[in-house]
Amino acid sequence: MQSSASLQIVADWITNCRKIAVLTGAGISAESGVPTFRSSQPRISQSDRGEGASENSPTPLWEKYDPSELACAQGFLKHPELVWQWYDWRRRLVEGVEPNAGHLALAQIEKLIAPRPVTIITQNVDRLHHRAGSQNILELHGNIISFRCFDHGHQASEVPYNLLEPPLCNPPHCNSKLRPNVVWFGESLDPTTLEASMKAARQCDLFIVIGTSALVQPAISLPYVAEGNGAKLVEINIERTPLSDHVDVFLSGKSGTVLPSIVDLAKAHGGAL
Ligand code: BJW
Repeated sequence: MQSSASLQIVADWITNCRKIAVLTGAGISAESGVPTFRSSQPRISQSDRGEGASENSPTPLWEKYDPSELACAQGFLKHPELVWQWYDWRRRLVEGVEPNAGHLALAQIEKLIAPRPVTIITQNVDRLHHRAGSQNILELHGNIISFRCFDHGHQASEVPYNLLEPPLCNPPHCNSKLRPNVVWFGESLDPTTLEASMKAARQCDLFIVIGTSALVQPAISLPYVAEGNGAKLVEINIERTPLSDHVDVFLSGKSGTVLPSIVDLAKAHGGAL
């Protein structure tokens, strides 16, 4: 755990900065019960497997795969049923959990420094920042709550749960398979979202990176863009990452503990909450 002096420094930066940008990864949702992307696939409980699962239900096949083999177009084309069932399970999981103290602390920081802006740039697809009340959110990798068709990107609505294979894009559309509205490996990010994220990184004077392994491009270029434009860099993680040697302050610990501590110090410093 880091010293209280480091927490105080970050609280002071938050209180005095002009604009904050925050990059979040799977770690911030871990304390809500959402497995991180690179943690091993969880053994799921019978109740989470959905109606019809019995003691003897087979282990879902996707549990045996490396997630990076499933989170790509090649994986979907090769195993559409498997990939669909993986995302169906994850959609049900994220809709059944709540934002944790880390998500809520970020929403509080936004209120604390208003009208100065806080931009949350998230790699997460779970919508927990929205549900925590943050207002200015950029979803770099999309979300798993909505769907589009694989061939033409037609948006779909009201996709049922517990389907064993991807439904088809409704007529009068194209009849191709639906897929989640996420960005898979090898796919381009939405250019508008990426440009808005770059702009937030260029313009902020404090950039906070939370709960990401700092491996995936282009997301992890953002703190370097911010640093190049003079921003201070802070990282919060339970372990060091390839970014850690570049940041001004590394705060070791769970985001659900570290962020509320920072908010408490910033409030004591005279914030508006
Ligand atoms: C806690 C905690 C707690 C735990 N508190 N902390 C340049 C060089 C090399 C490769 C590339 C490159 N440019 C592009 C690429 C290819 C690729 C890439 O980056 N590959 C690398 C892995 C090598 N990038 C892409 O393909 C991107 N597209 C692109 O660049 O298009 C242009 C292009 C195409 C082709 C060629 C070249 C250019 C797209 C990337 C899309 C990523 N999509 C995914 C899946 C989304 C859907 C889904 O969820 O299923 O996004 S992959 C996955 O990784 C997911 C995540 O958002 C993302 C990042 O993961 P994250 O958040 O870091 O999670 P973890 O699990 O890795 O880490 C958790 C962290 O939390 C750990 O550090 C823990 O310690 C910590 N933690 N509990 C605080 N309580």
